[in-house]
Amino acid sequence: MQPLPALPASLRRWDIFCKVVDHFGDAGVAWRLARQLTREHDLEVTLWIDQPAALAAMVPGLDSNRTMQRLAGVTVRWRDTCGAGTAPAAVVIDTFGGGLPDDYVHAMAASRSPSQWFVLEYLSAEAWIETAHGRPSPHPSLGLERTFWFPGFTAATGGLLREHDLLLRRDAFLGDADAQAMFWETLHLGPPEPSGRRVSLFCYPHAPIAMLLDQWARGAQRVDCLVPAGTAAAAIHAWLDGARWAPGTPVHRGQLTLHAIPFLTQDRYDALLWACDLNFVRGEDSFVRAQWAGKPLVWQAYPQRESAHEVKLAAFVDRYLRLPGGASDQASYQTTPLRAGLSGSKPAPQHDAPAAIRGLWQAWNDVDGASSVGEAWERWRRFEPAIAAHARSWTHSLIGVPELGAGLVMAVRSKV
Ligand code: TRH
Repeated sequence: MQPLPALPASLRRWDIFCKVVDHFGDAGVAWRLARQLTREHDLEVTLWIDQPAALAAMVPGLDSNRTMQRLAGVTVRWRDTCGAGTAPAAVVIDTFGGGLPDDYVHAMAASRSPSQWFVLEYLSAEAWIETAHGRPSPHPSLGLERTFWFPGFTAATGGLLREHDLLLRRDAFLGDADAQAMFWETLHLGPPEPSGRRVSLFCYPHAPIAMLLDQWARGAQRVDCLVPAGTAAAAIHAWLDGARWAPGTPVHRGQLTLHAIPFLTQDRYDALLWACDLNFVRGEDSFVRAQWAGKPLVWQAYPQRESAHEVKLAAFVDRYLRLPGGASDQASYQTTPLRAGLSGSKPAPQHDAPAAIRGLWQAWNDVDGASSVGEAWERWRRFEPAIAAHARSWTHSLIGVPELGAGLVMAVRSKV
């Protein structure tokens, strides 16, 4: 992708606001966007975040006790220090509707050259976001115009964050046995055995973890499962039943070896996703990064009230499997290669790769009527080669989706 021409100096100062709801994704996405806008579009970005501690493990060198610091070209500041004296930036991004400080909004309203205000929404594969994406919406009382920016998987959405060199770095890593061996060594593992399977596990505590680990332990194939620190700690601890478990001290049960690994920086977590044969991911950002890794994945959606997350799960699985009616954007996908890779042109029978993918994702998300995760795993395993080929094709199909950072820059330019 050709680099975009630089924005005029008057539009180069951007403020990104992040209010951490919980977990890591709000902070993770906001940081990734800030870093990318700085690196690839030569912008002066300040990330105003209320809980910098959420970033600490992901971002090398971040000191969550400092109210202001500069990392990777980004100025990171405590959101609470944004007061009446803060001059609004040319472009303001409110991530996930966390809102802007009142004084800041009033300063925007009083400014002779009002900022461009974007609200970055959560990622969804649902078709309706195509009609909502990019729509202006005036602030109810101040009359300031906000633009709602919906990440998504089609050309009619804000697309996905993807650093310009991400796939090149991934392929270089996957083509370099020494780099992979060194990476595994840092996690106290040797090179993978050809007959084995390496799986990363990043999930919420309510996933059916014990049942999956037991299935792997009694399975036909060796499994090395790598669990980043803090992942479903209580559930894992219960399964360990008192066994000592720490980085470098894995626990062996039958065919399964469970490895404790540190919570990695975002870049090293990418390498884990690239290096593993299968990735269990969750929420939003790890979900996207696992898709860029081009390996099979199992996604646990962030739990929402009234099972709204199940709607998001079904919308993505339909799109991922490209079942008829899964989206209004069929034309924008090369449907033939992917469907042929999974189930050919004949209608999907009940037991084939698409059904195996849907079955394991539904079992992992405890969807009503889903089979047990043990049964679903055994079915998935039988179609693993086709599923792995599809994962690669899916990643390839995503290259045609807008890149989110560049899309924002182009939108800013188009408004002047
Ligand atoms: O941590 P999450 O569950 O965050 C969630 C989701 O973003 C969800 O959409 C949102 O509504 C909720 O927060 C409030 O999952 P997610 O999105 O994958 O974010 C995890 C971040 O942590 C991501 O940026 C990847 C990063 N990460 C590392 O940097 N190193 C690691 O070792 C791991 C496991 C993750």
